[in-house]
Amino acid sequence: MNITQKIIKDHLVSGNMVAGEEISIRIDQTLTQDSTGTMAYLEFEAMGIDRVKTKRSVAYIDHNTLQSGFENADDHKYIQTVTKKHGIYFSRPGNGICHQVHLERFGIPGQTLLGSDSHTPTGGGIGMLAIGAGGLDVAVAMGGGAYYITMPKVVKVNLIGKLNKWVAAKDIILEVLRILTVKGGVGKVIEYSGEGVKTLTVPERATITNMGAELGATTSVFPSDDVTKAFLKAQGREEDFTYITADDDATYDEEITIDLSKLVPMAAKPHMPDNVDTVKNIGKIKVDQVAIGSCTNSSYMDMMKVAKILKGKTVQEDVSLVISPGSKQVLNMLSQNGALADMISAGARILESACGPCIGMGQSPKTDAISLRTFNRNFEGRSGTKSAQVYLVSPEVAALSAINGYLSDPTELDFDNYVEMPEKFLINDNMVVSPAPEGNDVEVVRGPNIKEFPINTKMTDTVEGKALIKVEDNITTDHIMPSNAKLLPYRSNVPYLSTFCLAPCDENFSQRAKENGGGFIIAGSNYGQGSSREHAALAPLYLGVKGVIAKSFARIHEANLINSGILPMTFVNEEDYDDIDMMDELKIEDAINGVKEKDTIIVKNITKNKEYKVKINLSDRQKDMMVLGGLLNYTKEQSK
Ligand code: MIC
Ligand code: SF4
Repeated sequence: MNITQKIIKDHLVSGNMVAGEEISIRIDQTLTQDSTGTMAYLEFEAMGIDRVKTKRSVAYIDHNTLQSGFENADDHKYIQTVTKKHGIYFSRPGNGICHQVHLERFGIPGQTLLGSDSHTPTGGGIGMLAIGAGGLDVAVAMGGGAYYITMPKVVKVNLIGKLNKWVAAKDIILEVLRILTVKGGVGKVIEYSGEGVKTLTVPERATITNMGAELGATTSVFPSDDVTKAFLKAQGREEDFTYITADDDATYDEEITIDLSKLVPMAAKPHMPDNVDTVKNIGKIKVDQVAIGSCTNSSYMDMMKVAKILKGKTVQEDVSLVISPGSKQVLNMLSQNGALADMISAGARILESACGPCIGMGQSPKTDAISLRTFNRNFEGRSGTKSAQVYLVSPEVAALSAINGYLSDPTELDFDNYVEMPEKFLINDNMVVSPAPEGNDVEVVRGPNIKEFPINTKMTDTVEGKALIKVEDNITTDHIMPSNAKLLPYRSNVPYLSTFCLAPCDENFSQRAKENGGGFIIAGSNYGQGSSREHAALAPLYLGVKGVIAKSFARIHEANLINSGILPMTFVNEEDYDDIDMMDELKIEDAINGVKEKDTIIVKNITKNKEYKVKINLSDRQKDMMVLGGLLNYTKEQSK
């Protein structure tokens, strides 16, 4: 067996391990962050379960840390109190980015981790099967419920050779993205193997599994080996270690080989993570902003490489350099060994250990800016500036470019980039609050920003409405439910948030949806790629959207639609997409029977007097869920 199959087999609750079939697995650990967490805990509360049933559940505060009003702080207090009551550890604001801290302090090889954030696969860097999901799925897992996925295909990425000086883990994942594209990982787990694996430290592996999210993959995973053991030992957690490797005769569904020694520094050009080219080919473009950090590249090792380049230099006068070390552990170590001083004296603007600019929480660049970021997503407008051109690069490329003022290839540097992994990281978990042993007395504090979330009603026999919008391929959840400094504070206020639903595609969408009493969304392929935010389903639900007809869907968003009782349908004949115009009147007759009994149903276009065959790719469980109006109704019905 390969690693993926081994971990799934150990956790299998139902189904057969045959690629494409629905299986369910037991979840050992969960994580939430604050921008999806408020909703996840409201949903957990709605399930009426007293204590979490997982081995470890942790709530992080890392996204909504720009407190420009009372809203974020209110959400933090709610999460702090609700977690204390129900048995969940609480990582206070300032302790760091969820994925970085979880890797350092909580992740355990061979265990399963479900997180309400799409970059949860970071945990694959220490051999976890770590999957991103919507908040409701995480709430169910906290309550002890199994997590349902399609048994993935497993892609072996065979790493041979060794990276050259100044070529980074980021360049490996950019190469994988170049080969597989942003939809190449859908329905697959990317499993790393081969001699080259041994040459990569855990933080480097975690950079790769983190950004595997951009492939649309279910997750990515590395073996747990001596390198993993050394990392856990340095984190004072040797007892959490076990070896997990693929059997010699393990089989895979696909295989790719990457020769690490042939890689060079690369960048993902605007506005997609798979739009990859070499730094040399792109050329010495002038740079306005450089941002170093995010869950992809904010480890101690990354920061030390950056400090090495910045030491004794000055950030070029036209560049703003911002750095956010990934965790309190990282920041503390940098401050103790002097590396932070090197960054500061070079002119870097040091930000707190949080997501920050990665999700548009501050540091939006100037109009038409060229911004180099060590992050994982460069979708148009995500930085908060629509006209900005964001390039995704390694920390090494970022740091050198900040000094030079133009995109620079660090392989030309005449010193070494080697940074030794510390034998002991600085361990101080004082920013993690333990849950109350008996939660009964804890009062959950709910500020005025926390509004009720929408719950769907049962499906009706005729589902009808207008085609409210028609969008192209690769629409991200950042388009469907934008997130930035102005909107993130309203993650617990779906009515307000919904007024911005799909606004980057069409700012009148929300108004139109309301005026027409809801309807349908028509989309191209890979609809809903990117984040796990279930708000991209809850806001359309609030606006009365009943179904989405697309050429194909991204995994987490499709699951979130189903959980909300919004019917995802795919065109049997993709040309039908061209036939539908906005405001066409669409109708599904005998919908309940169709959804329950059939795999393809008919959507009538009343305006054009045409019919389209659409596929409904639902398991029997999901069909029941759909008819009942979503996962919460289904869970309640099951527990009757
Ligand atoms: C992101 O990187 O897009 C986010 C913000 O972390 C999201 C979660 C969210 O929208 O709150 C994700 O990746 O799931
Ligand atoms: Fe935070 Fe950015 Fe990572 Fe999302 S991708 S968890 S916003 S750092």
